[in-house]
Amino acid sequence: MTVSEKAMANAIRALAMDAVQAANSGHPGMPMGMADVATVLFSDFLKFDPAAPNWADRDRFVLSAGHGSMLIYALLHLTGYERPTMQDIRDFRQLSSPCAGHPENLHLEGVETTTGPLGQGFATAVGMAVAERHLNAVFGDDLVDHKTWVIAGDGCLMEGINHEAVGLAGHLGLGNLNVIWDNNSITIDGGTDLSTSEDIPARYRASGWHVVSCNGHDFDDIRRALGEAEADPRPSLIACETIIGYGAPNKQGTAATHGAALGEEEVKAARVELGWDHNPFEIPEDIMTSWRQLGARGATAHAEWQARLAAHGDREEFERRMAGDLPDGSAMQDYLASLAADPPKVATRKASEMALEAINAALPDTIGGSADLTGSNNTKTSTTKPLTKEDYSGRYIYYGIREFGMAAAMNGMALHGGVIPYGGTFLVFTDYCRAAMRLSALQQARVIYVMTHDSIGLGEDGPTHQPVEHVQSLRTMPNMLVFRPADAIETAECWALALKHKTGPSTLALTRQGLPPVRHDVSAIHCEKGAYRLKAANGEKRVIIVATGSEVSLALGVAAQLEDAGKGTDVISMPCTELFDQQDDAYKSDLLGGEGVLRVSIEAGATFGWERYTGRDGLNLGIDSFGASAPAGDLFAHFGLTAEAITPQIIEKLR
Ligand SMILES: Cc1ncc(C[n+]2csc(CCOP(=O)(O)OP(=O)(O)O)c2C)c(N)n1
Ligand SMILES: [Mg+2]
Repeated sequence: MTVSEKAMANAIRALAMDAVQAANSGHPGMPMGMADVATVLFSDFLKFDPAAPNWADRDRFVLSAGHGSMLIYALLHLTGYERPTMQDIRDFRQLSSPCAGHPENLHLEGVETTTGPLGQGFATAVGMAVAERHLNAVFGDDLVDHKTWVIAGDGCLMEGINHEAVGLAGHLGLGNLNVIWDNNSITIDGGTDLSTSEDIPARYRASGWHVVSCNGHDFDDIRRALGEAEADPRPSLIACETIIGYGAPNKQGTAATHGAALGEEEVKAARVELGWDHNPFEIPEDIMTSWRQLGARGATAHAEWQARLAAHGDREEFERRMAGDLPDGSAMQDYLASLAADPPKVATRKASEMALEAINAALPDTIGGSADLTGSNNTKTSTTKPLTKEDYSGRYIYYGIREFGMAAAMNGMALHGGVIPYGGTFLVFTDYCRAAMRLSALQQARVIYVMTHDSIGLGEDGPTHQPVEHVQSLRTMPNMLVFRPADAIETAECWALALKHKTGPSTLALTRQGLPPVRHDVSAIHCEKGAYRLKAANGEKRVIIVATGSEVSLALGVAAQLEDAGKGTDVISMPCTELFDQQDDAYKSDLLGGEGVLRVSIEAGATFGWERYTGRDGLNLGIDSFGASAPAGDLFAHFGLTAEAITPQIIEKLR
């Protein structure tokens, strides 16, 4: 006897309502409403193999409506992934379970990206689709030919980032991207008519998308719509009209099903309504068998792909890239040696471009870009031609003025694997990227943020463009490395460290203004320890100055004046506080320890937090107000960040 699709979908519904009921928290409405669509997607369209969740050429499935997490947990369990087990599902939302409140990529294979912040899953999927097209162009159909499928809700389509993601995907003609819209006309506050009257299909069409709609509870109609989407060369939006909480007789179609357990009575009534005559967490054998058979189908496509890979001339390189390993080579060493031989006086944004010339020539994995500030961020190099709809083999993306969309897309590229994304904008606009930067960090995605114009040093553009609190606030983000290099040698080292940081993002904070070289010794990668002694005191040490980026040369100037006044001064360059924090006590004490020594920090930004290194009796010099519009030199004088202004304060404090 064959099991009906309705019965298979009802298994999802039952697991969702029972798990949420057991946890007494969660979102049953979305999985119950989308169970029919998801059943068709997984049975007839999605390419996956539960026995090999990380198979490189699998389709990527993104549950952008992450609150509906029980949908993906049910699907992974039913189709035969090793986890979640039924016990994991029983323990939905408990500490012991990988079935977290929202899907997290680090907990479960099959969860391609962490979702929950609405709109970001969708925008991340755009990056996955870009990575797929690029690798397809490089390695060919035999190794790379898959799709990215997204389930998104009204919220994901309403968020501002959706505009950026849709614009980018339409412009790049990502026909491998199919977004299934759970068009249930309900959000938390009630009907969508409370807050929107947008013609969504018209907006998508205007952006170069293909739009198709269907009845999300009619299996044949769903199949037709998904088929049309798959066949169309444009990115597709599949608008599925659904009923939220489908099957809960008294609550379906209302916001009451969105984010709370249905309640014992309503769960009981839903069992009757759905004809689901089984205990919680019990799936009848015939239904389970049907799901497992469906899950096993992908093994054939996977085996055929393995055979093609085994015979492929580029196998080794493809495997290296998908593993995210860097190739062997001495390009960076050679470049550092050339810098030491002739240290340039350049802005660190320029130094970043110079480092990238060496990196991009030696490392085919990088895909660079900028949110319309290419000439300012210095992110484009001679070996990287544009990645376009006509030529996906390019390695440079003109993201347009879409900072958030760029950051989310870079997450998708990094999570897809095979590429290492970096992208630029002004450091002050990390505020626009920030929600995606947070997800880079949470998801352990190797994304490199090239953030230039890193202080009042950018000058005349004024306080709207001058970061003040940004560097410190990014340092508070777990698993984000923030680098603020002081010259060309430090910039090159920080780039190398960012590339090596496989399990998380890095932010490079770079200057607009030219900086004198401060480092000459390239015998070791000094930035590796986060901080190092650039200059040792002559005679007795009275002062330790810790500085970063453009203020390191200033610190050296102050130190010279202090030495003239007989006050022995160390200068510590601290390009990365996070890496310094990881060093052992002996190293930290060697740099910052000493009785009766005055510790001073200098950084042209918020002083908040620097007392961690200087102590309560230290001196923290920076900027705790907004900047101003003026030439950079005048601003440094105005804000007291000159040797002439700082040295007397230190001498006074020493008394
Ligand atoms: C950026 C962001 N803002 C707000 C929320 C809180 N939130 C979660 S679901 C939701 C409503 C989403 O509506 P819809 O996408 O239509 O989901 P449905 O109720 O249909 O399941 C909101 C506001 C969130 N998760 N992310
Ligand atoms: Mg909705």
